[in-house]
Amino acid sequence: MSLNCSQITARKTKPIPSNEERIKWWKEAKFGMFIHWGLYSVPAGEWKGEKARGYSEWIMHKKKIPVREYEQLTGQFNPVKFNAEEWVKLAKDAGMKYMVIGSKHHDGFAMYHSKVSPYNIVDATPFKRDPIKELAEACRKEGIKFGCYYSIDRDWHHPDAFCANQGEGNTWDYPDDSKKDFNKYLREKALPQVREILTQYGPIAIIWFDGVGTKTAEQNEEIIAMVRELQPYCLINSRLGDWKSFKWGDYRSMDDNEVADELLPYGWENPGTINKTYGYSKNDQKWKSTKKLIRMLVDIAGKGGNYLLNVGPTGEGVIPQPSVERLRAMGKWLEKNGESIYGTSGSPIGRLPWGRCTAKPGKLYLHVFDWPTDGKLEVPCPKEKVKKAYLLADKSVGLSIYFRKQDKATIAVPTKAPDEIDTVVVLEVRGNLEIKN
Ligand code: H79
Repeated sequence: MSLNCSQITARKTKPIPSNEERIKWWKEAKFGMFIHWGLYSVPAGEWKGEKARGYSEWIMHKKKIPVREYEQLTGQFNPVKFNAEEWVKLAKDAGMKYMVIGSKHHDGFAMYHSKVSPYNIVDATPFKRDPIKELAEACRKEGIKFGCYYSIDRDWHHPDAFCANQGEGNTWDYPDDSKKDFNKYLREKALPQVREILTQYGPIAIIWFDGVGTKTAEQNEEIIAMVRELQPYCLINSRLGDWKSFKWGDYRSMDDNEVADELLPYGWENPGTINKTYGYSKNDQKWKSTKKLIRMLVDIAGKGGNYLLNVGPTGEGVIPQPSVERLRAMGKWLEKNGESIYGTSGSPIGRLPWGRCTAKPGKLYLHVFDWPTDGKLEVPCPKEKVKKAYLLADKSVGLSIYFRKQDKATIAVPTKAPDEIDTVVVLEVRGNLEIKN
C-alpha cells in the first residue's frame, strides 16, 4: 500500500500516547476479570482417570500428553452454554471494569478465529464460534474494557518453541532443543497471531503477555513496537522479560497470586485466582471466601495496585457457581463502598494495625478489618489536617474526633462493626497528605 503525502505527515505528527495517558483508565479501574478458558477446560484437571495436580491449564505439560493426542480434545470442545453477554454482565455485577481473556495459552490453541494456524476454536472444534469476537462486542456494549492474554513465550504445540526455562517446554514430542529455532516460531506463529488479535476485534485495552525467559531484548522491543503501531492506547503488561522485575511494558504484573509488600510508585497488578488453579478443574474446590477476596481487593488498592481476578469456565462454557456467588457478593460490597476503591491511590499514611487505607484528594478511606471494640479508632493524622469523619455506608452520621496526641486522631466509632468484612470510615482532611502515587 502506498501512502500519499498528507497520510505520511499525519502519521508523523500523531504522537504515541505516553504511559500516563494510556494507563489513566486502568489506574482508576482497580478491578478486572481474568478468564482462563481453553482445550484444558475439557479434561478439567483429570487425565485418563488420574488427577493432575496444580494448574489445570498445565495438564498437557504435567501429563506429557503428545500433541496428536491433546489435539483430539478439539472434537470434545463444544461449549454451547457459553454466553458472552452473561459473562460480561457478571463482570459488571462484580464491579469489575475490564476483562482479560486468554487468546492462546501455553498449549498453543487459539481461542479465536486465526488464519495463521488452523489449530483454533473456529476451524478445529464443533463449536465453530469465535468467543473473542463475541466477548469484545459484549464488552463494548456494556462499557467494559476488553483485553487479551497471549502466551508468547511458550507453545507446546509448535516444534520450534524452545523454552529457556528448563523443563517448561515440550520436550516429550520435540526432545531435541538444539534443533529448535525460537525466532521461527515467533515469526510464523506468535507475532502474526498477536497482530491478528490487535486488528480483528476493535480496540484492545490490554495485551497481557505471559510466559517469560526466552525472548531477547530486541525481540521484546519489536513486539512492543508492533503493539504501539497497531493500537497506540493498548496497555502492555510487564511479562515480556522475567517474572519479577518491571523492565518492559506499561505496568507490572506481579507473580501469579503475588501481592506487593508495600505501596509501589508505579502501576502494578495481582493476577489472582479464586481457588488454586486458573483453568477449570473439577478437583479444585479450595475457594477463597468472599471476606478474603474483598480484603484482597482492599489490600491491593491500599498498595496502589489492581486486582485481576480469575475465573475458569468449564468446557461447556459455564463459570463455576462458587465463583459467581463470590463475584456477586464482591459487587454488593462495592455498590456501597466503591467510592473507596475506584479512582483511589494507595495509603498516604503507611501501614495501619487495624486494616488498610486508600485515598483521594481531601479524603482518607479507612478500611477497618479489625474493629476496635472499645470504639476508638486511632489514625496517624496530624490535628491541623483533620476536618471530619463519617461512615461511608451512612454519610449522615458524623463521628466525633479527638486528640490525645497532636499527630494521632482518635475517631469515636460504634462499638460493633457495621460491616464485619470491612467497614469504611471516611476521614476528610485538608491540604496535602503525602499522597505517594
Ligand atoms: O496462566 C496462568 C499460569 O498458567 C501462567 N500464568 C498464569 C497467569 C504461568 N505460566 N508459567 N507459570 C505460570 C509459572 C510456572 C510455574 C511452574 Fe509449574 C512451576 C511450572 C512448572 C513448575 C505450576 C506448577 C505449573 C506446573 C506446576
